[in-house]
Amino acid sequence: MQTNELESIVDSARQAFARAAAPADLENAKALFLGKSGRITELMKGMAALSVDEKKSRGAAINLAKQAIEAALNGRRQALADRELDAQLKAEALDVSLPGRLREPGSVHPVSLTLERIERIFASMGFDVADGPEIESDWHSFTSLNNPPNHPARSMQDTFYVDINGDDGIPYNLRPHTSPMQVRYAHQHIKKHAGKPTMPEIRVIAPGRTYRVDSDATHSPMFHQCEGLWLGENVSFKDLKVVFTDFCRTFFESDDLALRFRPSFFPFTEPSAEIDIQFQTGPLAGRWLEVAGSGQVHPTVVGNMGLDPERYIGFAFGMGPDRLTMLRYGVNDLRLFFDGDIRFLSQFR
Ligand code: 2U9
Repeated sequence: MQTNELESIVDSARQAFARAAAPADLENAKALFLGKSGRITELMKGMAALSVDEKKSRGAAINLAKQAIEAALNGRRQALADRELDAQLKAEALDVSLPGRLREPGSVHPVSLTLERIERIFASMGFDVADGPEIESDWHSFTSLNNPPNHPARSMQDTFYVDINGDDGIPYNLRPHTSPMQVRYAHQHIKKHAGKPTMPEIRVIAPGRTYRVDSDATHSPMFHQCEGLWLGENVSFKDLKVVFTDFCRTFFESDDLALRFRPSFFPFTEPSAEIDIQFQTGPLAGRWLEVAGSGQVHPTVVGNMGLDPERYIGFAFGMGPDRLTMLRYGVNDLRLFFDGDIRFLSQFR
């Protein structure tokens, strides 16, 4: 057995390891030389027939070759591991010098700011805040409010109907105003105070989303309304004028804001009045701006609420928080509120 054969085995081991592209290939190549039936293992077995002296020198030579092969093997292992680490570092490279991604703080929608403001002002005057379903029966939306059967507000041109019919066969719609919440509130209030010698006054506002078949710069199919109701044994139109004047001056932060109550008609109030406001200063100074409708609750409606119209009297009003928001911030297209454009909405932080 010549030494140069050992050298050629070490060389072919080095080449085989260099060709190994992955750790598994390298282990297969290792087995060819150092495994149970590997070239080096075979040589070791072939020493059995040699003399003691030959075994010594032979064994030393083969051992040197084995160490050279193991060194080449470890070198390749390390090279593959380094290559793997480099690839990983490149793939997962993170440029820590980059600026952080700012998470812009959000902001409350301008109409929500208005609704919160309205609720705060009326709560300071002792009004409760009602809530209720947005899908309403025809009775709650129209009949209970003294709307005659063929009233145009009931038409499909004005009101969204949904194709569910209560078991009473009454059609259902997306509420066109928040009045139904007041009727429901009254029923609950009466039940809650049943049996008391005198029922506490009903003093409530009903803010929320409302729906009408309409869409242009000042009308949106989904818009907001806030109605109010004050019913008791002795609540008069004067009380309405005081409450609503106080509300408007506080809402618009203008103590010299003028109001006027213009005779009008609604099926659910009699007498009825539209309410206009007039700024004394600013870009809108001198113009009368309609902001609400109001009136003394119609006796039929008082009855539909479960109260005796001979005993209970009071007023109601209805206003559009979207419109108040447009006035307060000088916005002239209602649709901007519902387009979801952050550039517009983020101005109201
Ligand atoms: C009950 C009895 C009476 C609520 C009222 C108006 C007048 C009114 C409109 C103004 C702006 C709606 O958003 S708007 O277009 N509303 O003009 N609303 S009186 O009267 C009621 C409500 C509930 C039980």
